[in-house]
Amino acid sequence: MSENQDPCLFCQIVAGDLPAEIVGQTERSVAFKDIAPQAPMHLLVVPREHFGDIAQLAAADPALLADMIELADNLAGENADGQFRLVFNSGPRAGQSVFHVHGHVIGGAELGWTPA
Ligand code: IU
Repeated sequence: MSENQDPCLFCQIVAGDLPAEIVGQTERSVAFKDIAPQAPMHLLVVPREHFGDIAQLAAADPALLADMIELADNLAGENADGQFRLVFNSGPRAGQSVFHVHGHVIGGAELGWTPA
C-alpha cells in the first residue's frame, strides 16, 4: 500500500527541510517526536530511505527494519523503562496518513488496548 505525497513529508524531515524534534538516529534511521502525542512517550521512527509501508520495507530490506526496531528499543530504554508499543499503520483504513513508513513508539504510561 502506498500513495503519493509529493514531496514526501518524512523525506523532508529526514533531509532537515521540515522541522521536527529529532530524538535519536542511526546511519539508516531517524526518530522524532510526534507532533500530536497520544502518550507521554510518542515518537516516530522512520528509515532515511523512502518506503511506502512496513510490508514494502520488510520485503526489500529486513536489516533496515531491524535497525528501526533497535533504535525504538534504545529510545524506550531512555524514556519509558524499556517498555513500549510499536505500531505501524498500513493503509488508510488502518489509520496511515503519511505514506513514508513510520513506527509509532508509544509508552511512558500504563497503556490500554482499544485499537478500533
Ligand atoms: P499515521 O500512522 O500515518 O496516521 O501517523 C502519522 C503521524 O505523523 C501522526 O501521528 C502525526 O501526528 C505525525 N506527524 C508528525 O509527527 N509530524 C508531521 O509533520 C506530520 C505528522 I504531517
